[in-house]
Amino acid sequence: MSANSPTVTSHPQHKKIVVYTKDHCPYCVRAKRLLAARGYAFDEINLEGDDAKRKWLTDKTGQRTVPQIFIGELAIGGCDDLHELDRNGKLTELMRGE
Ligand SMILES: N[C@@H](CCC(=O)N[C@@H](CS)C(=O)NCC(=O)O)C(=O)O
Repeated sequence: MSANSPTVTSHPQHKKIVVYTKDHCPYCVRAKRLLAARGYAFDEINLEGDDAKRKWLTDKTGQRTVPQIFIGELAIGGCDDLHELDRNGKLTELMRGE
């Protein structure tokens, strides 16, 4: 992977991150921006127009908003939750599986 690649991750061993999003979602943009700024690679699943998947996500997380972010199997919540974890230092621990 070249140093110029936008997909480069600073944490090759970190847990898999999945961000569920939809179109026109400023909170999704903010969440993805923070992950990228911290060097964490993530998969994005856009739920636009996929009502069945959206219902699955609501049932699984109990949350009706996007983004919803998973670190491994753990649903950590949305954009504000991600920023809070980053602020209090817990994000790094979760990414390492601690
Ligand atoms: N506090 C939430 C706010 C997320 C939020 O309000 N997301 C909007 C889209 S940007 C949303 O899902 N609205 C309900 C909807 O579109 O059905 C977070 O930090 O993730």
